[in-house]
Amino acid sequence: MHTAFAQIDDPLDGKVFRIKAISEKANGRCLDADANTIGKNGTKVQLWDCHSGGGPNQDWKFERVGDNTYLIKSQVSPTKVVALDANGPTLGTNGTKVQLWTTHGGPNQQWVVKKNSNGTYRISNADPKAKKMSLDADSHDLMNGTKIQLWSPNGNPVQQWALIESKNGKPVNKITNVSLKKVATQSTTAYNSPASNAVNGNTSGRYSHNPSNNDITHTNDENGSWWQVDLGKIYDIDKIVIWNRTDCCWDRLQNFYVTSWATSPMKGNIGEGYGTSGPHAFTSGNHPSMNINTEFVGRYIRIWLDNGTKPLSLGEVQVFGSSIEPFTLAKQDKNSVD
Ligand SMILES: [Ca+2]
Repeated sequence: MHTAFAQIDDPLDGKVFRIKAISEKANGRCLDADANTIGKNGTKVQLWDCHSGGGPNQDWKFERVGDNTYLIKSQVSPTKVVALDANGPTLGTNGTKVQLWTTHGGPNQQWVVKKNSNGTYRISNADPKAKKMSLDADSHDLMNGTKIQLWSPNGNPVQQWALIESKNGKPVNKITNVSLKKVATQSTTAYNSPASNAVNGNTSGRYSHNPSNNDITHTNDENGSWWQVDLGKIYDIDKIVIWNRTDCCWDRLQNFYVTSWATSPMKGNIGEGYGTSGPHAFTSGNHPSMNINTEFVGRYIRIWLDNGTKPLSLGEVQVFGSSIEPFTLAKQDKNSVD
């Protein structure tokens, strides 16, 4: 008798990913091949706002060449196969340029990809001359155009990357409401209207003195009131749907921001959050909900109000996202053959 085992699928091999930054200032930005120089060896690789709906200069195909080791091929050119490449002459030096180059498969185009405990990955150059330096976004900037380089591994968020397996710019993983029943907090709580009322699964925007009929959150009248949910782990966030209060006061929800942090709970003052879009505003009481599309990769979602001393009230906050750990290892085939 012998027992047959199916080969365990490599979780990355042959798949196309968007590679998203998780550092706060870079949230919503992707590893991007500079469209201005595409087609030339030495094309700059940078951070840029993740394209809504994807795009080949932000799509990267991983091809296994060894244990945890891959070529990372840009999908930018159908005629010329180009790969993520560490500049050979400066290997081993912090700040070594990472670029696109015609694929030759040499060690400076091989990347060791290892998972971090938070579901992100560290990507290091496999060339022995590179001294295990990591793919790193230059932390002096982190805006559009930030250069990607090699740097000594230091565990900094600028060296952590979320790999979002994608087809046509959409995550392969299922998108669900990932805020439901998660832990919510707010700057202050007034009128028996706790933060948890915005993640209880009920989108009603009605206030009631009776707590069991009260469907909204409510802070004190204060500057910079905020509400926050901890999703429990990092997700790729596709869309946030905000449900307003409806029994009165819809116009308090003006000039508000939605921010997302991946690495630590937000603290501090209004305006400190990154990954910000907005400001947003409800323009009528006739539309109780608003959709906000995002490219965030985040664990903590905060809504903060910059509207004088108005209190913040929310009926519900639905965060539609997908896991950043899409890789289902094939189960060992236990069928034995006699
Ligand atoms: Ca609710």
